[in-house]
Amino acid sequence: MNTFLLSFTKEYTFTQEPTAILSSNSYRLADTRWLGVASGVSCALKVVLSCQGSRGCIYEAGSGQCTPLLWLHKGSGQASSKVPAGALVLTTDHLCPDLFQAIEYGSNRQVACVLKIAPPTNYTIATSQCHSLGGYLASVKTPEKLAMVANFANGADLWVGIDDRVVEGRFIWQEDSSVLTDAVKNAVFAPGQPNNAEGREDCIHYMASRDALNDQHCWDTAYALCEIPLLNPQC
Ligand SMILES: [Ca+2]
Ligand SMILES: [Ca+2]
Repeated sequence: MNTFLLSFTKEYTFTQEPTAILSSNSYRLADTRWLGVASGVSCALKVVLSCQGSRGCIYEAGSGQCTPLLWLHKGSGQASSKVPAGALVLTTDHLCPDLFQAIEYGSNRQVACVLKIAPPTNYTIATSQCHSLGGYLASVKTPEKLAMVANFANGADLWVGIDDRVVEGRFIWQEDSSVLTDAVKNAVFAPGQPNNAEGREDCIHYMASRDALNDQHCWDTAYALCEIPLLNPQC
C-alpha cells in the first residue's frame, strides 16, 4: 500500500506523511482526478499550480493517481486488511476543515463535509454564515443525500441551499448556480412541494415533519446546514 498524504500551505512547503491511512471506517474516494503523476511531490506541485485554493492532495503510488483536495488534515490511521492493496482511501478525519464533520452516505460511500449552525435564523443570515466559513447552504440533490440530512437533522428543520428568490418558480442551487430539475424535485421534495403557498415561499428547508424538502418563507427561522466541497471545484 503506497498512499501518500500531502498537505501544504500557500508558501508551498510540502509536508509528506507516507503512512498507510487505512482503517475500518476508511472509504474510497468517489471522484478521482489525475492519473500518471510520477511522485507525491509532483502531485503536490501540479495541484498548487492548477488548483487555486487547494490545501492538500493525496497521491497513490501504484496507479499514479493524484487527487487535489480543498482541505487535508493530518491524522493517524491504522492499517487494515479489509481494503484491497492499491485502493485509494482516506479516513474521514482528514478531509474537512475545522468545525465541519465528514459524513459518509449512500451506497457509493460518498462523503460530505457539513456543519449545523445554531441558533435558528432566517435564510439570508444562514446563507451568510455558511459563506463566511467558505461554504454554502448544503445541496440535497439525491434521495441518499436527503437521508443523510434527515439523520443529521435529528428532528430539526434545516435551511438548505436553494431558492427561487430571483425568479418565481426557478430554483437555483447555491452550490453551482444550476437550476432545479424536475427529476431532482420529485426525488427530494415532499409531495406537493414546492407550492409557493400564499405566493410567498421562496426558500427551501429540510422539513423534519415531512422528512423532505419544502419551500418556506425566507424570513422564517431554521438551523443553517452548511456544506463545503470535499474536492476542489477549481481543478
Ligand atoms: Ca416561490
Ligand atoms: Ca411550501
